Amino acid sequence: MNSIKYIILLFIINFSLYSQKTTEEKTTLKDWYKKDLEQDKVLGISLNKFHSLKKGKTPKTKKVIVAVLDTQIELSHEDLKPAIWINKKEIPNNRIDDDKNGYIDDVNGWDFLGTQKGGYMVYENYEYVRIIREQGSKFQNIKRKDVQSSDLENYDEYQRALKSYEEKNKFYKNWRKSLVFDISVYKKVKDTW
Ligand SMILES: [Ca+2]
Ligand SMILES: [Ca+2]
Repeated sequence: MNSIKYIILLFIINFSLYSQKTTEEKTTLKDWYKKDLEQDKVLGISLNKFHSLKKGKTPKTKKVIVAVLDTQIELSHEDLKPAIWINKKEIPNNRIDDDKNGYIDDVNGWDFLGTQKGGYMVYENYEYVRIIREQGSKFQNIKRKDVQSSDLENYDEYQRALKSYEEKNKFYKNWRKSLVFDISVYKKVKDTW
């Protein structure tokens, strides 16, 4: 009888430990990105550790402005909105470059690759294509010795862009061929599903 009690007790302990571990694992998976490698053995951004360290402390460092490049952020997000940088010299939405920095209504920075209305670009060119397009009419079929010294920097940039275009175009031509092949095969196989 005692051995049965012992087995039941072991089962309860094991079940309890298993449940606890499962709950811990679920929590770890849910907010793993907030954790710290040293403290939690999870490769997160140490946000929890940061909050525990700064609790009750006033930062002595001066204000830091972080620039975000090459990605989009939600300006109206409740956590980000109070921290978004504002260009105080620019009056928003009056279609005038009030601070005369070359950008109209750049209240929160500038979207260099977006549409004029602030939308996303679906198709974009690589920088070397833009350079060829901009400088092509001036430097196409021109030799370096015939270029004015003030234009040499742009000419060399144009030549580098041409080289990139020739190298990368080989890849993209092959890639396009495989894409055309995939599309042709897809048409044949889709009816077999
Ligand atoms: Ca401006
Ligand atoms: Ca303005």
